[in-house]
Amino acid sequence: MRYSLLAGGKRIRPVLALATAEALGQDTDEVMPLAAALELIHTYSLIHDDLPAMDDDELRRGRPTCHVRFGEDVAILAGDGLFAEAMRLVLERQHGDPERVLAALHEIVDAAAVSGMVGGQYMDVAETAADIRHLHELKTGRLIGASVGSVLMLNGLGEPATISYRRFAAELGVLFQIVDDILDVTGDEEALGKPQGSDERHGKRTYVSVFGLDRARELAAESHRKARTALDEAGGHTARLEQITDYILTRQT
Ligand code: GRG
Repeated sequence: MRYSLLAGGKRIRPVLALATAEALGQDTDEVMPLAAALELIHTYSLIHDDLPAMDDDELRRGRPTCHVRFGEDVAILAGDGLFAEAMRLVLERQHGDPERVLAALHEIVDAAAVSGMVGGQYMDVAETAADIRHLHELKTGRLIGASVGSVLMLNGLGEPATISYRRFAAELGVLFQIVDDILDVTGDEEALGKPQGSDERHGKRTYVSVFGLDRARELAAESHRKARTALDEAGGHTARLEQITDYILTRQT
């Protein structure tokens, strides 16, 4: 668990949670358990995704994958353990009105469950998805969305006040995935810390394989524009969220 979690990674999900707290005028330290839980869940999904029965990848975050280093049995348990520890972290450490803490945790669990990441991963492995955008909305978009949404819930903020934040979060998930697909084709393996061209080797439908590289770049620019517009409409101290949005478009890793 420590090997994979502390190997590095961009920490986009927890940073998004902290930046959302900042946008709402909340002290970022107050949301640290929630933010860390998001990273634990993300790391579990990477460990399981790399397993031979799934993507069978040998390099992640610049290191041999968890199962290559410790064996498949331990890697499966490390993923399971990280998910359970994420729940524990929020339930034991997250301060706040209990109803709001549970609502925040519900947001995260919903994003990780069949209604989100696991459902999207199933569509991917079973090749049941008719629509690539929907698959990725579930597989990666929902957890990125929950990185913003869970902090809104912790602050007791429902619709309609948060509608622009929610639109922003959903669009950011799409942007993240389009750029990820582009980087899989154009990125540098050493900088990425994972094998380049992995999607193509696995015959995955990606934004690049479906639309071509040029159109995928246009779609990324469109998605970035929509995310920034939603953020402008959301109001609050959004400077850091704006920076993260720009980073997600221009990142090289
Ligand atoms: C195994 C239930 C289960 C789900 C796996 C998210 C996922 C679902 C698999 C990851 C496969 C993958 C590489 C998807 C592309 C988008 C993605 C999540 C990339 C990795 O996330 P980053 O770039 O990674 O945030 P770091 O290492 O920076 O944290």
